[in-house]
Amino acid sequence: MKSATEMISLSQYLIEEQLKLPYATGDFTALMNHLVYAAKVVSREVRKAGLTDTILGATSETNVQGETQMKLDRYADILFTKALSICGHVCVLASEEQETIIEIPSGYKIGKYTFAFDPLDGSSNIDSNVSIGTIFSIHLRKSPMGRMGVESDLLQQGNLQRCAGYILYGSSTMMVLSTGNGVVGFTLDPSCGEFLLSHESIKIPESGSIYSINEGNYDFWSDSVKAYIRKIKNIENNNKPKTLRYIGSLVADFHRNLLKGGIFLYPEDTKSKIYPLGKLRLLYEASPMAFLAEQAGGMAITVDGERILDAVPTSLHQRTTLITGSKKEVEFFLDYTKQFKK
Ligand code: P6P
Repeated sequence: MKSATEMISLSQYLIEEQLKLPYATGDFTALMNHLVYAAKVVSREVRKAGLTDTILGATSETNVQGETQMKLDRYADILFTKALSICGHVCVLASEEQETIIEIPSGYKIGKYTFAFDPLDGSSNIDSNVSIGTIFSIHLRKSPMGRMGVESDLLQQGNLQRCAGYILYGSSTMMVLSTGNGVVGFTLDPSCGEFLLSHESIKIPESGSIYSINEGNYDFWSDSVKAYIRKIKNIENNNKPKTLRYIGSLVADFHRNLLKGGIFLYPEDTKSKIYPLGKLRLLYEASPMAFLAEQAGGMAITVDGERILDAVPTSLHQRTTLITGSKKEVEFFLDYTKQFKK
């Protein structure tokens, strides 16, 4: 592990990456510096959440998903929305917490990127001090420059993302991102307020013993998912039994499996009809995570085997199933479940 003096900061990293691209204008670097600022402020508030009653607990409001808005949810949403909408390099935003697109306030420059985000994913865990995260996805606009961005600028396939990443507010605050050339991780050093390059090239192990799924939903799963879970748990025909690790916070579950290997599954709910298409949102949860998974050498598909990054979004908050993780684990899921599909 390098010492803090040897690690480069995220800001330095972005400038060095920009200098490698002759056509780079610096717009992306400037956008990312606004994102980094918001991440540091949200990290500070998350870290002290238990100490001030102003930031913990639920508001009286529910978000577009019908979920109770936590105070920290709302705070993070306001902060990321403000930082990215006034940076001058974004034309339109979408937030998990807001029903419609977020336009750039009048008087501010309208840029060439779109920004979709989940400001504080896993927020139901906030009050129990469990790791939570921010997930973001950046595309180039499709509509002409010089005017406000529109919803169709956001509804683009995941394989067109210019950048995807997350901020994990865990035992330390990390930013993990990819611009299409592998996955890098930065750890916030609170003593100097900088994200320092701590993971130069993250590669997910080809296979892994961890599986992550909410076993409480067993009765809601399809026969093929039930059969797969029984298979990987069946000690008789498994020389390497799996280990269940599930936090219920996508960023935390995904990050652990990214580093250690394994598979994360959120299949559809075939019985209660609460999540008939799966629970996770395509635009700002599954798609950015899928981009990272593939950039790290892993896979990300729907329960039917469709590549997440090929999905063409039709609405801002549409949901999807998500099976993602080590290549060999996802391939085995695909092969094994085929026989049970009608
Ligand atoms: P369940 C958090 O609410 C979230 O959107 C993801 O972070 C997480 O993976 C999932 O829902 C957990 O859902 O139904 O297992 O509580």
